[in-house]
Amino acid sequence: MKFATKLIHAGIHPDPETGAIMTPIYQTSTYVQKSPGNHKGYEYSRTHNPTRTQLQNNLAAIECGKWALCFSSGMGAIDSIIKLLNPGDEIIASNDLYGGTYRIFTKIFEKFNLKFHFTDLSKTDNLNKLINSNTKMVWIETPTNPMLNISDIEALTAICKKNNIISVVDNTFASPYLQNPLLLGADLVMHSATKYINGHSDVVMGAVIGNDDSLHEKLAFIQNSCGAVPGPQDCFLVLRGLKTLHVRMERHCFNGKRIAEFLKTHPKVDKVYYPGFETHNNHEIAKKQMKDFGGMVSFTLKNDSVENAHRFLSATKLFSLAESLGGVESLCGHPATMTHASIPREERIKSGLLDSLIRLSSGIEDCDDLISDINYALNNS
Ligand code: P1T
Repeated sequence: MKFATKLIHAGIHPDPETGAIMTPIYQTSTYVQKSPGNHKGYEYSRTHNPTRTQLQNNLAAIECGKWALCFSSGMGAIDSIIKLLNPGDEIIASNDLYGGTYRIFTKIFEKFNLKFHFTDLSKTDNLNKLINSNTKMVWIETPTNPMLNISDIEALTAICKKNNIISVVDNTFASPYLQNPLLLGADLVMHSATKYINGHSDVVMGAVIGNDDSLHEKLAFIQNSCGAVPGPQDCFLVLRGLKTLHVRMERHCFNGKRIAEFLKTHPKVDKVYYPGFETHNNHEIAKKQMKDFGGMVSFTLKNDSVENAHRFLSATKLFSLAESLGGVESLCGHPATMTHASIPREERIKSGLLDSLIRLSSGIEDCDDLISDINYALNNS
């Protein structure tokens, strides 16, 4: 099956009772057993739920994996993945990554004696420099949030395999439409399904997809023990959102490209970060591992200050100032004071996340309207 067909059909079957084509919302916490242990595979909804099962089957198919697990948020998924490790283990992670990921690593898991090293994984050699006998996991976010750096998934995961290290790719910014990290050698793919996968800004959810049965068993055990599961109503909404992922992504990519090109020509704009530019550091890798370049664009202002960025963000009318990304409506954000405020200033400056950096999530509106909005806000701030 090709991608567009999988989105609509893979792992999904009409309701056997009624023929309902849409997966029913199994709004139940428990399931009646004929005698203890005599049931149809469902005992309690923390462990399994039929609406969640169909969503997981669909996600596994579109990420080209064997299994998927859905979580109550992207952070819930990250939390469970890190719990695969033991005190004393070390993790090497991208130095430019979602602020919440940095926060859970440094503020929660360092307390449990896990050690995190942050480095620029867009330069593959940096990984070799940090590996030691305690390294048990490599955390690759590509494209990164918010600098849109690109890491070479195939090269990095090959190094992990050689050293018996679990490789994880946070594929939130790309979505399964643009890249499938499992096909490039990753052990686990994670998503904030809150973003492109759901696509309508009405659900918070996470997902992990893989091929390895033993990782599946361990993660399912952690999930059932710790309890970060999504409800059936949210699973239904994500199943519905997924059916249009391919058509949404086409428009996100089209709008993202035109917005990035426009920004490059504006006199108030300093740098534009967009992997589709030939001048982007890892454009060739992006071209090799991604189908297109996505809808996210970041840029800095020539007058680099928080106040200047805030003036722009208050002047847009179509781009709503909000956390999150990947929905049908365009959003703008200020990473330094919003999504990445938990990263110390000296750390974020090192990765180019300046005070005036603005992050745009291009929605699927008409692109001319979006560009007029940005132009107006730049000229009036
Ligand atoms: O918000 P949640 O579903 O828990 O997902 C966390 C997460 C994980 N990974 C990446 C790359 C992310 O971007 C996020 C969430 N990001 C935002 C809320 C944001 O505005 O960037």
